[in-house]
Parts: sequence; structure tokens; C-alpha cells
Amino acid sequence: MKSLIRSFAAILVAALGCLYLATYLNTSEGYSGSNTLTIYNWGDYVDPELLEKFQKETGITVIYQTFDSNEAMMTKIQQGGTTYDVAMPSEYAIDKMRQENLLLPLDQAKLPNLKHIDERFLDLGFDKGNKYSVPYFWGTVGVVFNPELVPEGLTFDSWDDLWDPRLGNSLMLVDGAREVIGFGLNSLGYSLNDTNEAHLQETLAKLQTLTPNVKAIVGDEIKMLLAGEEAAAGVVWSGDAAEIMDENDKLDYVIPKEGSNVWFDNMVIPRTASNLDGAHKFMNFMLDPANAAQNAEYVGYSTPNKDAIPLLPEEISSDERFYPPAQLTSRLEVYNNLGKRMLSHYNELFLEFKMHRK
Ligand code: N2P
Repeated sequence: MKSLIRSFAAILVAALGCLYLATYLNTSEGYSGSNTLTIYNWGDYVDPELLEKFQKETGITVIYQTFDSNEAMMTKIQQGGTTYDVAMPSEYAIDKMRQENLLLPLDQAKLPNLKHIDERFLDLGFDKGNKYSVPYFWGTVGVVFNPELVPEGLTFDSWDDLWDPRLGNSLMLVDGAREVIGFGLNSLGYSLNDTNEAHLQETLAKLQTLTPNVKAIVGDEIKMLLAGEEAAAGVVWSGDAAEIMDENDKLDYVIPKEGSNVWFDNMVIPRTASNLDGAHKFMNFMLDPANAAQNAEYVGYSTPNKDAIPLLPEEISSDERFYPPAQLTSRLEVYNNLGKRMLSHYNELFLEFKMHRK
């Protein structure tokens, strides 16, 4: 009996040991610790020199990973596994993540540089009081085009210009479900937050008639391809247009008259974070006007930092195509969080459009 008790005790100790180890390993998987910070950002969306500067200033080692859509980013964060400390979702994704309890509240006392952000970008509907997010970049969706390569008379003042039969195999589209379904809806006079099934099916059918004009649906390479004159025009995010036009000044950027999207990408702390202090330090560092200006100049996107604007070259800050005044953006729509099911439906429609291209 004694030996039985002894072996039972030994088994119990071993089992508890395993359990402890498993728990320990589990929590330590992807652990950032106080001396590393894991950042999850869109591709081509930070000046790498700033990451180095942050490391030097704080002694914190940065682990940097990228994503190419809000949907991919949310899935990864939901799965857990990697302890991302800072991420840069767009507004509708922030709203969704907040509702799904995937974000940690910010300690604004640790973000004194928030005072440099233009009020126009604070306290917005997706995050009242900026409890969970602080502005990083913002912009619009529009058409970048090469007047030398597009047929006479096409100005893309209307989304319908994309459907011009003379543009066969000449368009590139950003690889984004909300963007493509969004301009499809706008071209029909609907809101880019429309959830009416008949309108969505009408939009898919109309987008399918665009297929002969679409040369490619691409991610960050779209900049290189359009600047290299591989296509006549593209539907892109404004900051990508700015980068393209910096490379090739023949191109121009317009927002079609039927309407389009104005978006906001903010920094958040995902619930998986383990270096909260480092995350706040990084956010505050990026909110510093000199750093924000350097970042904006490097990536080409528009900064919401009002004290960074005077530090930018005049030709950037005075360009209303990329720093449109509030009265222009107020006629554009912000993506709403349409809820899990409708967002998946938008993705399915986009996939359907992509799959049935030749
Ligand atoms: C940068 C992508 C910007 C995303 N490559 C716009 N929300």
C-alpha cells in the first residue's frame, strides 16, 4: 500500500510538473518581455531608421512583422500565439477588435505627445475618447493614372471611367476587399457600407464586367508597377499614390465625384501584448512631431500630427490631393464595422470577383 501511495505521489508530482511546464511554455511562447517589443504593421508603413532610433533611445529590441489586410491581421491576433505589443489596424477593424475584446485600454498619461495630433483625428466614432487607439496615418482611396497612357478624355472624375472599353488590360487594383467592393458600390451610387443583398449582388455583377480591364490585383508591388508604367491607372490608397508620383511625376491622383473612402489607421495594443510599458513608449515616440514627419516623408502617407506638418517639405504639406481639407473629406465615407457576418460576406464577394478573373 505504502509503495502504491508513493508511486501515486510520484505520478502526481510529475503530472503537476508537466502542467507547470506546459503553462510556463505556453505563456512564454512569443513572449516579448520588457526588453523586446513586437510590432505588427502594414507592409511599407514605417521608416526603418525610426525603428533603429527607438531601439537606441530605449534599449528595447524591436521585432517587426507585417500584414497586408485588416482581415489577416485580425485573424492572427485572434489566434493568439504571437504576443504582438503594438498593431496598426484601420478604424472599422479597431471597432471590431474592441467589441471582440481584443484590445487593451491605453494609459494616456504615458502618451503626452498625443497633444500634437490634430483634433480632427481624435475622438472619432470607432474609438470615442481614444481609449484604445492613437492616430498613425490617414488617407483616401482614389485613382492614380498616367495621362500619357490613358485614352483621350479620361480623367477618372467618375468611377465609371475605369470601365472604359479602351482600357483593356490596363488597370491595377489594390488587393483590398473593402476598397474594391467599396468603389463598386460607390460607382452605382450606393454607400460603401451598404449591406443590402440586392445592391451587393448588383455590385459584384458590375465589378465582373470590369474584368477585361484589370491587369492585376496586387499588394504593395502596385507602387512599383504603376510607377514603372506597367499599367495606365490603378485604384490605390492615397499614400501609395503619393509614393508612385514621387517616383514618376507624370502620374496624377483623383477622387471620383460619386464618393470614396476616407480611412484612419491607428496604433493599438492588442490583448496579447506583454510589454505594455514598451508599447506606450513606442506610441509616444511615433507621436513625436519630428518622428512623425520623418515617417510621413518616408512612407508617403498623410500624418495626422499637426505639429509634424510644418516640418514637412512645402510641396508635400500643401498638396491637397494628399492633405485634403476637412470640407472635402467630410463628403467621403468612413468604413463602418459591418459586423462579423457582413464583413465575411464582403470578403467572399471580393474572392468571387478575384477568382473569376481570367
Ligand atoms: C500601406 C498600407 C496602408 C493601408 N502599405 C491603408 N489602410
